[in-house]
Amino acid sequence: MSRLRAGLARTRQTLATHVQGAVSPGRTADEAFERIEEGLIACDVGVRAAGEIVAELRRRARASGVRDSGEMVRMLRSIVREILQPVEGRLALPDGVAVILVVGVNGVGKTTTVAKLAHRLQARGRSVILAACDTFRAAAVEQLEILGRRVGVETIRHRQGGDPAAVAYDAVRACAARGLDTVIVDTAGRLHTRANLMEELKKVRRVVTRAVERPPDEVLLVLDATTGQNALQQAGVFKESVGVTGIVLTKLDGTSKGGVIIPIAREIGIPIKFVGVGEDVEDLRDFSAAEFADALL
Ligand SMILES: Nc1nc2c(ncn2[C@@H]2O[C@H](COP(=O)(O)OP(=O)(O)OP(=O)(O)O)[C@@H](O)[C@H]2O)c(=O)[nH]1
Ligand SMILES: [Mg+2]
Repeated sequence: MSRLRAGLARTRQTLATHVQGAVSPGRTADEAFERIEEGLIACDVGVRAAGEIVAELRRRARASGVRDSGEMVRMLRSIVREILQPVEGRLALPDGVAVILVVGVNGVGKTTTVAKLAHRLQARGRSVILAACDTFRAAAVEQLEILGRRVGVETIRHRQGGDPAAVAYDAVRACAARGLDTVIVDTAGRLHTRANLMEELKKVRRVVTRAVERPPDEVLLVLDATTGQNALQQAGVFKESVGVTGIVLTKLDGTSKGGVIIPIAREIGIPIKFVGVGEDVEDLRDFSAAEFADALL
């Protein structure tokens, strides 16, 4: 909880400067709500969602006669919690061999998330192997291997430029052969074109499906909170092309754009499973709507 609070500090401060003192004797109610709306927009909640949240806040404030900023904050916190609650999600892994595909555009934190996830799942009794399917970017395989070694898991790799789907296949085979139960697949973020990337991911997905005789148990889309509203477009593309079962929102620490989680929750409709609040392996948190709303407001 305190890591989440610390991580969300900048977003919280951005909101707080607008919301605290919004209700004051020198200000009309309209001015107060305007300030709150500006605060929401300043932390990347987006114009539409901010407008709707403030309309709801107005309605509730009028109904119960809110007269101070503290009460306003509590009311806003409830509204945020209610928006986030429906997308609160947990990993759904079967007993036996499970496959988790980690996807997203370049630099969002996929490889780091793979290592954090491996660490976490091992701490919960699963045995993990990694698949280095980013055969595109130079040094991507080594990066994964180093992070994997740090958390004590093996990485299945081919040479750079090899077929990512073949790496995924080998990793699934190696998982079963070594008596392990979880394959986490790291994928590329950049190819020559976005279309190429989507084709490559679809192929990895197909090959995994053939190898375990069902689709990957989880396809986690990593979104970088610092990209703000761009994350929404990325989510649309990946959802359409590769089928996404969960979102990981990274880099919430050090950004004031953490409010982007709200349009992600409202418009994408995919469960948010984890949030990343730092570079350390411990900095991947289960997403909880209540905790998030409390840490934000
Ligand atoms: N502050 C912070 N940094 C993070 C977080 N997650 C990842 N990073 C950093 O973001 C940078 C990129 O992370 P990677 O895991 O390499 O990202 P990627 O998506 O695998 O990148 P490509 O393989 O190039 O597509 C690294 O410096 C990470 O340490 C986070 O939650 N918070
Ligand atoms: Mg990577």
